[in-house]
Amino acid sequence: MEPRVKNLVILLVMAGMFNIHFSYSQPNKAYFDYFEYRGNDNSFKKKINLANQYFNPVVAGFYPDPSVCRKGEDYYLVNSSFSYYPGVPIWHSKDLVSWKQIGHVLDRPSQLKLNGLELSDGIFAPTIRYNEANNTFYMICTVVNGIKNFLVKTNDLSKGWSEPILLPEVRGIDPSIYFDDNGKAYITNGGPPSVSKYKGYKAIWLYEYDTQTDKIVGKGKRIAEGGIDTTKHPTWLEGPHIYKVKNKYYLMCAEGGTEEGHSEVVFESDKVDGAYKPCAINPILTQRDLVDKRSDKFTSTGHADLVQTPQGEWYAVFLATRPYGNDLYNTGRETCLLPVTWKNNTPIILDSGKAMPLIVNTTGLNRTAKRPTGNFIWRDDFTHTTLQQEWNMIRTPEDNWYSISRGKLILNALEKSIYNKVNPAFLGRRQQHMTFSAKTTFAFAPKTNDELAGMVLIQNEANNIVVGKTMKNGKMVLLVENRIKGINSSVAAVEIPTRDVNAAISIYLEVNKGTCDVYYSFNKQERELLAKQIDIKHLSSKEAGGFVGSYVGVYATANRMK
Ligand code: 6LW
Repeated sequence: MEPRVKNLVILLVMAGMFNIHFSYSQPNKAYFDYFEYRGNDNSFKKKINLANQYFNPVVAGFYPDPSVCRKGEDYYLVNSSFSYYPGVPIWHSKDLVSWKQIGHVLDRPSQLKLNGLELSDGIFAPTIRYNEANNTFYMICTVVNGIKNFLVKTNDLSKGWSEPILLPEVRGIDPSIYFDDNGKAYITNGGPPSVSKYKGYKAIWLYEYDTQTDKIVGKGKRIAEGGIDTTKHPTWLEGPHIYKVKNKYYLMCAEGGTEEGHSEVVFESDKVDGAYKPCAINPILTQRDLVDKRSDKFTSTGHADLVQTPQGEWYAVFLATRPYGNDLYNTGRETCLLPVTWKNNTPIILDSGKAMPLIVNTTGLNRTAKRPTGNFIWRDDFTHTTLQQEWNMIRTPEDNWYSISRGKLILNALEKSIYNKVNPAFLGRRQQHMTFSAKTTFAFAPKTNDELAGMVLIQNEANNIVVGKTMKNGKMVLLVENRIKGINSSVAAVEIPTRDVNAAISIYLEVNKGTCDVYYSFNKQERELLAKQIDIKHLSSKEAGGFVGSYVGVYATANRMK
């Protein structure tokens, strides 16, 4: 045997005999007993009659860019998921109000490559459609800074979806697919304009799509440009969908950008490829020109999709935000629902000047089960062998770094942190309420200042809060570290008494709009305050930028500053 190899063999045998662990081959592990999330928004404390009323949002928290379709009596809804994995949550409902998540469309690493992307890159604006002609569901969307536009399909939702079919001819974002009643299919999306007039000046494109070969046919065509009233320099014409009603084609788009200026507009044409003219009434949904002061305020309404009930009534899903301050919301863009009324051949989602209602009457909808809106408690005691679908990770998993065993979630402390564009050992769920609490109890034995495990509140790589057990100056501590625009600051730290260094440790987060209180307890004793009123406004899109809402979750790292 070569001397170097021989030495290594002797070393390994000795390590086994004396029970020595090599840190590089044996990651330290954190053991979580449970995780509990409690939503507690004041608006959802209002009394409603569940038989004929519902709350908006119908899907609370960061579930933006909703798209909906119907097959028979069943409705399906999808949302954007950016660089969270698995991608594109898919929901089922019988009544358009109560949505139950049935999984994710992109649930295999081969379908969704997100590593190296920013949290607000990745999956933008999916559209879901059911094509009766070939009994197939289609989901079409964009991986921004990844494979760009693509679609996946399935004729059996319980069996999952195909590998991505790439659409390199489709430039831009927000693709949608429309199946005409003559058997033809069309993709429409937001893409480059004919000339670059000003920032946000965009066009809507149309491509014919062959469902036999899964290929684009011929060249794309611009079917709308600028917006409804080009004299007013409209911006960000995007999120298009085509519908056919009474032999007229309707092209419905978002306009004004996804922030407070957001709106939904609609054009009509006798032919699918134009010429499209604005409908009689526009915009068909916006909150941008309302007075600032209104109760249960919704803003940024837009990016809508329409669906017809079996009885022939029309409904719209769309995104909206619920600010707690001046355009501040950590909950991201959420999915709302309103009935559509037709006036002058225009589908109106909300009359001009009306404030978006928190409580809506459901005349015509047959209310069914419970739904994930309002205030609720969500708890995971890790009794399932697989992860519950509310748990997401950041980007595509590269290794097996988590497991569930005997009622514990076990995270391997990886040499990766949430501060980088990697797949760290983080599992989180969406913040669905502006006021909520979350808690967990876990065991972790850090050996270095770099190892840490605990809880995280995160908007993106540069804006987040970590509450974790680690080492500092040779002592074991629980600390709170706030990262604002990429700069860390230490908020609080408490030394863990010697008698409790190996005991279970509990962390409690109490979030109220723009602030967060942190409590802890060692060895399941009384809880104590660690930090009060931490300013968390940097977890709002206005401060952090991007398109995602905040997540709360569990985390372990072997290199917390890497
Ligand atoms: C999406 C665009 C939008 O692609 O935001 O609200 C972008 N509308 O249509 C990201 O969600």
